[in-house]
Amino acid sequence: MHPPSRQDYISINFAGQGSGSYNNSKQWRRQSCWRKWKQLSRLQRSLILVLLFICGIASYPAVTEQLRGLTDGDPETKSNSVFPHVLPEAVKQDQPPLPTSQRKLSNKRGPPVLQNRLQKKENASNTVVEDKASDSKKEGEEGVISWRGAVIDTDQATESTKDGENKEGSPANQKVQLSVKSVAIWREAVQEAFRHAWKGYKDFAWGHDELRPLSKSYSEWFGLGLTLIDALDTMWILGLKEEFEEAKTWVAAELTFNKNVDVNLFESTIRILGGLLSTYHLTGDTLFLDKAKDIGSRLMPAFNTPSKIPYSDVNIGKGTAHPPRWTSDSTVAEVTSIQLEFRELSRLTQEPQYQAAVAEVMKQVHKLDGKLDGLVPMFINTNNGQFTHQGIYTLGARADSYYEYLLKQWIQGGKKENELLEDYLQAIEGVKNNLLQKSSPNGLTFVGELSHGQFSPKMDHLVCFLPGTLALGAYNGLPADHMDLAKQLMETCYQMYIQMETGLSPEIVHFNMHQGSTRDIEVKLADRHNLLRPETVESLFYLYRFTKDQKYREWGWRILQNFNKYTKVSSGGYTSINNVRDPDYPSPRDKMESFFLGETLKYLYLLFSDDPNLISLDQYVFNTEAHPLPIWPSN
Ligand code: DMJ
Repeated sequence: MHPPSRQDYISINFAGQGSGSYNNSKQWRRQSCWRKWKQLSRLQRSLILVLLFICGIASYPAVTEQLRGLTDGDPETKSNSVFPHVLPEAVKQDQPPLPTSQRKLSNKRGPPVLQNRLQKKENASNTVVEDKASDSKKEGEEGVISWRGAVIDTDQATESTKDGENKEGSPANQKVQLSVKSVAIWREAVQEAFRHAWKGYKDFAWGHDELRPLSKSYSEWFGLGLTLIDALDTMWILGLKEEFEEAKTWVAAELTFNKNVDVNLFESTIRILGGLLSTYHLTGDTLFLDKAKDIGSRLMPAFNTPSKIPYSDVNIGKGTAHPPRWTSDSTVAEVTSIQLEFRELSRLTQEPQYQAAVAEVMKQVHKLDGKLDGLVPMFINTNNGQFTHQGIYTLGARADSYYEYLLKQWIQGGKKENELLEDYLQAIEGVKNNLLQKSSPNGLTFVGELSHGQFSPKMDHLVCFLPGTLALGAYNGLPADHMDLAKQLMETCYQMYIQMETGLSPEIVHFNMHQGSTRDIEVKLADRHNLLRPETVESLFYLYRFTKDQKYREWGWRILQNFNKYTKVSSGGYTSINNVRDPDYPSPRDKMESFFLGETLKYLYLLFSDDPNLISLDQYVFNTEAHPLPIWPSN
């Protein structure tokens, strides 16, 4: 055997070249190998060991994959399981793309933008965006990084990869089964998400309206601790007692409404008054009722208008109110979505003026001309009480919660107020007759808009409250076809998420209706943002409560994972993003809306809860900011 000429090269000499005669016994082979090994230099041995180690690592996933296949038991059960496996092994980076059904893991690390700060990749054109979108479902089906930082395999889900294939009743959906354990983990994931959001708020925005998680600061809207108040009942429902107590201490010591500040009547009613009232009901603590009375009475000047249709803005310190600077109009949804809260305030205080003021608005709107089959325009004038900007009908921004509150007031009051029910039923017929269409090529049912007789296939994410509201109506005895429609729209709202590259819905989508379309959903450049809105998970909660179909939980779980992947900020908090179509750079907006804590996380938790009595829908009705208020006792 010749010594290697240079110590940094590996020289392997084979048997037969050196001393000792060859025989093939095990004993000889062992001795021979050992001799050869001893003859190698230390460097050579180290290099061989490193090589063997690398080979071992590289083959580990394939081996474990095979082992999993061998040990998972019944293949039928295995393919139907939706429990997300936590997979500790490393992910191979350079495999050729597999068919979607075979993909198990993503090699993405998340959240890519918020942690790695990659440079924004400009989309060359809308066409490029659309091309990328065609892979979005596949993207959404890959494993993602969980809230714990583990890779979670989401390929166990029920949805198929083609648009519109995952219809209710499809064999895949019928097979969905979730273990109690997996749903418990999902609930924990929501608690963890809340804690993470709360950490950001506490560290950088305590007592202020909204967290700006990237700049580690805050923004003020009303200067009233909006996020803290909006989140109070969520903490209670999620069982986060410690966090709740520290927030309560702030309410007791710091929250004052005696401030020279303009607030929006609708926003402060649904978030602050609604949040305080529901927290009072859940806790029985009169601190919250006292605060609710204070803000409620300070909002009342808004109703001092010639028409009794309230102004949009109130100065809660001065007791003055006014419309926006540029108009004397108010938004229809705003003046008709404050009723649940003021009615409840009257019931609790035995002071009738609150209920009287909001009932007057409903009475007037009930009688107004300018509706189309029960559909309302978006603006109403505070001087003459008439609709303005007539001829435009939408279930989205500026009209949405009008419809929601027709049904919910009827439920709140014990299903006795027939005018509310009539208006609601007529409006749903109006939706069916004027706004409902199917997309091409896969026939997703959607709610478009009407502008002076012209149909537009545009749908706001806000409209995704509708499946939940329709389901709630059907549960309360309204026509069964409302539930059918709810299920169809629920599917559409989910597709608005899962067809995007980030698995998060844009603010607005447009549906294709012409034959020959290759995809159902288009997104305009200006509409690609996601504000952490709740409407889809809100509806998932209702649909699951009433149908017990586990696929709705599975959908919610995917959405939560995508929020974690693309909107979670490592130092605390979650952020709105500008571009749901660019998973490499979703472009964070640096703002966590209060409704993410008030609504989105609350509905996700309730979706994953197995306790139907945790906010029973026979006892509570949620206001439009997800604050549960009691259904009034019949006496
Ligand atoms: C919330 O403030 C309410 O749900 C409102 O009705 C609509 N907009 C936001 C959430 O998207």
